[in-house]
Amino acid sequence: MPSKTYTIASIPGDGIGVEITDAAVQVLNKLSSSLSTFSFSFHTFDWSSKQYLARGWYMPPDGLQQLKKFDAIYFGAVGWPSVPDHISLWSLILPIRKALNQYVNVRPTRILRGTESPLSNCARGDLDWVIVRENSEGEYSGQGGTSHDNTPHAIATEVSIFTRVGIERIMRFAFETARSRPRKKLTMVTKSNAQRHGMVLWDAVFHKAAKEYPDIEIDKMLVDAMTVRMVLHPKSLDTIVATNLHADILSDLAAALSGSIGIAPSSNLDPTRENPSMFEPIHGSAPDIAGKGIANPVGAFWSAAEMVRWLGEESAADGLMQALENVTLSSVPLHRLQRRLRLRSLYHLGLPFLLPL
Ligand code: GGG
Repeated sequence: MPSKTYTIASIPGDGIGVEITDAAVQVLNKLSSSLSTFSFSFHTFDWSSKQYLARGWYMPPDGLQQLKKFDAIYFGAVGWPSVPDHISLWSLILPIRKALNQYVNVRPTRILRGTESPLSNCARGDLDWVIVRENSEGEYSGQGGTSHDNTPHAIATEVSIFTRVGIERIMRFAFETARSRPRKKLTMVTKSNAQRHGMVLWDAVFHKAAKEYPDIEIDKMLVDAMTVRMVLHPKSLDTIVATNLHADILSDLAAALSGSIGIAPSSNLDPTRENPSMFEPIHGSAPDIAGKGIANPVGAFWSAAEMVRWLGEESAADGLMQALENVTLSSVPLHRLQRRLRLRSLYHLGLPFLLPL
């Protein structure tokens, strides 16, 4: 009998979020039944754009309180063409991150076995990064406003709020992440030449924090130059820390350089563990391919593995990643189709049955 049951809030959301979440839940159930040392109890929340259009809300008023009761949250994707994206994001994913103190977003990127980078200069071992994204403030603070709406003189402000407390805690997490990795290297990204307040505070807090981590090799990049370095010198990078917006953009680039945005996972973490953390592939809802059974499930499975790891089941998480890479390695025709690895093909190739017992 399993000694522990983990309660998981599952929010499939929109578009391909529904199918990849369904596949991830099947894989997680197969993992737990194979190992028999723990099990999962899933509760699905139908908080989606479809429901919003039908009833006028995504989450009920006590939605965040409901989520707090779970050990973890598994999220699919949000966004649908008939709802403005800023409404869907600000009704679901951003309030969850903020209310549950998920101030870290970890986005690892590497080239999985059997797959390849679109970069001709990049062998499998040359791209192995962890992007640590500040997940609670900065450009996604939601502050600002408009005036003179619908006139030629319309004005809009989008205020980025950076706090010393917010920057210090993300720096600490980034330095610890760098310390846990063999290369012990951290690159911090800003735009502090052009943005002279918040970004300069980032620089100052970074250099102060670095004094506590003399074993970590550090460097500093401007975000525009960073995109070039990621493409031309992928091997020169390891752990990367950046603001909410910059890391959101850089992690999409990182995923594409590792093969496809469809393979990249993310973990929205509350490092204090007072609240459940949330795990989701970085891709969106992809309405153009939703319901066709062709969505790439790798990012969803990798995110599931990260959730298992966060729950403390390290060897189960390693087993799931091993199984995933057994499939990508053996799926020779599939790795030519990395942008659209076929859900059914991958599933039928037997991911659940490759799980080591
Ligand atoms: N599965 C992630 C998802 O739905 N992403 C949509 C999106 O645009 N997210 C923005 C963000 O991660 O901040």
